[in-house]
Amino acid sequence: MKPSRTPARETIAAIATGLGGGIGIVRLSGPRAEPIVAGLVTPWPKSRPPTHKLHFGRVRDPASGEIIDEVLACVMRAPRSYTGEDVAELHAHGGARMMQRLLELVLASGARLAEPGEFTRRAFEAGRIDLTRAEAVAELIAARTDRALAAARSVHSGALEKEVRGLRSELVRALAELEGALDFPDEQPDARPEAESARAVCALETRFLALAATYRKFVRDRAEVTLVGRVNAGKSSLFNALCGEERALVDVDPGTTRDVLEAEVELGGAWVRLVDTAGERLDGGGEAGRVEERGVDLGRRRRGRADAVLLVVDATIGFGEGEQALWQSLQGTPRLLVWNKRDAGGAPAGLPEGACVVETSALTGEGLAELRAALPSLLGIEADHEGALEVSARHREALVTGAQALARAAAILSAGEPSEVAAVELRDALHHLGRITGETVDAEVLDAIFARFCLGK
Ligand SMILES: Nc1nc2c(ncn2[C@@H]2O[C@H](COP(=O)(O)OP(=O)(O)O)[C@@H](O)[C@H]2O)c(=O)[nH]1
Ligand SMILES: [Mg+2]
Repeated sequence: MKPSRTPARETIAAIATGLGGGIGIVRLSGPRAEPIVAGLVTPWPKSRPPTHKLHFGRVRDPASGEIIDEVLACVMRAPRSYTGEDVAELHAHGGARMMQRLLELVLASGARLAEPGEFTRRAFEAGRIDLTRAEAVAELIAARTDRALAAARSVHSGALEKEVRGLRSELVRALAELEGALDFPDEQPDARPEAESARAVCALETRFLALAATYRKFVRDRAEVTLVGRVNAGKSSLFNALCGEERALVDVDPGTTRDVLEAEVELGGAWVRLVDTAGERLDGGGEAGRVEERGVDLGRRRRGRADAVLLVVDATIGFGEGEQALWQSLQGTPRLLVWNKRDAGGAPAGLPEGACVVETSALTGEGLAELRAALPSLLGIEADHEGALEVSARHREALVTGAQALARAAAILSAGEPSEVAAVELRDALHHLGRITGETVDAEVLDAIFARFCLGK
């Protein structure tokens, strides 16, 4: 039988590197990748150049004859390439205009501009990598902390794919046993009785849920952490200390901060948007003016959307009724007490039961390391998880939905109901595993996943 012909694929191209670096790369993938580069780079070897080797030459605009740059060109022939297709690269001087000129030449020679993530999508569609590893490519690039890198690396290495394939093969075995019992009810002396099948399915459900439970939102996502407290407690001073630069105005005058200030920083391995707000005039803190009132209002609204809150207490004043009310109002949000001005005030006292407190001095820097270190556990990403497999929100959703199907299957089997019905549920669970690795994923979901990639990857 003749193999069916697939239509020739377009050759895609994009700038693969961030703009403005010393060296920039224009990457091409597809059947015309090599001929396009051969037509632009001079001299080009008469015989086919070896694959995966750099070749020095100059890029000339075929229309004008103008030399654009000296480059190192490279061809990586299929199937030993990132996409599984012929890939070619031009390594040139990385200036923004230079890269644009090279890309324009490549496009004028017959390539099409790649969509975000299209190289990786082709690698996935060629079966070179599964969907978990394709997604991890974007996460390796997006990672802002070592913690996020470690999580991305572990998925990128195939650890999640392996885990899911393991679950899949056990599920297939359970299904085969059920269906074997269906097809040959009398000829299956060694088929498991239903109660035992139910136990096996329950065990699988537990494993689905255990894997789902490795999800930690703030390993991948930025957390918004807001400083609140009475005026003059030292919020802006702490904000500056944690940012490592003087961003907020600090003054003995109460009510200095009015606008909401933000800074993106790494704190204890968590990627945080730190927010400084206007302080509250708690019990006897004096009158706030009109503009300050508006600042306080703004701060309160901002507090409402915080992922975690640091309530800063002035150690020279202590934890009063005002702080108590503020602390109460924050119930339900991860919260931490920061006992500031420890250099000038006493030890923590009168705190609500069970409240976590860190003693600091924004003035001397005392306690700041402890404050940073307290962030991961406040955000639910304790550091001891590092390097372990951690699933994403998408994976978790698929695992939890799959586990629900398994729970229904187990209930059906234990109730002695027809095993055909249980088999339908097991197939449903299989489908959800396939959504993780990409065998049974909707096209729109794939579009959404790859749209999050940057251009050129
Ligand atoms: N002794 C001492 N003074 C501090 C400390 N933190 C802030 N201050 C002072 O307290 C005043 C108010 O600080 P600020 O950061 O503006 O407080 P905010 O109103 O909460 O933002 C300023 O005079 C700061 O220098 C601290 O840890 N120790
Ligand atoms: Mg302030």
